[in-house]
Amino acid sequence: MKEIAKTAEGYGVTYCVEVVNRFEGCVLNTAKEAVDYVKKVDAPNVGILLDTYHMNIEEDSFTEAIHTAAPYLKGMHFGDNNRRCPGSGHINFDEIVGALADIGYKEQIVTELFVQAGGEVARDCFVWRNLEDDVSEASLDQKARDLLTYERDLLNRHNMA
Ligand SMILES: [Mn+2]
Repeated sequence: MKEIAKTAEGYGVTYCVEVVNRFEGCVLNTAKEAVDYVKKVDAPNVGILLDTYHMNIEEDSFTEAIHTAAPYLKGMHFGDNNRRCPGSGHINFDEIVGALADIGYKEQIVTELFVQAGGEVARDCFVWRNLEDDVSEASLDQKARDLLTYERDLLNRHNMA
């Protein structure tokens, strides 16, 4: 990783290690493990990416995990417990965005959804059935518009827009 970090630095690239749940990876499952890891790598361009879907499985608390990772947190993936749009499941995104506001988070938030069966990505993410009733392009576009409204409201509520 130190070699990767050096090469990445030469290209101005920040490299993030993503913390994933125990069923999809065995190296970094919690924010705490990721902090210990990036401290050992000790490179300014290596950080942590937390994903709400994985956090929901592994972390005792979203807020605590975000505060733990804070000094190294350089990326966020948003997805609900069902890997659908935030707001479609039971994850409390108000709590998550509140915690990100607390730590002064200014990096990217990427909403990462896996809703359609078929293909390599779906197989790798164990999506065995369509998770939306309608997976037509028009319907998914509408979902994307609704998601934008939902997430803008969230960010506005926490003065992060
Ligand atoms: Mn992810």
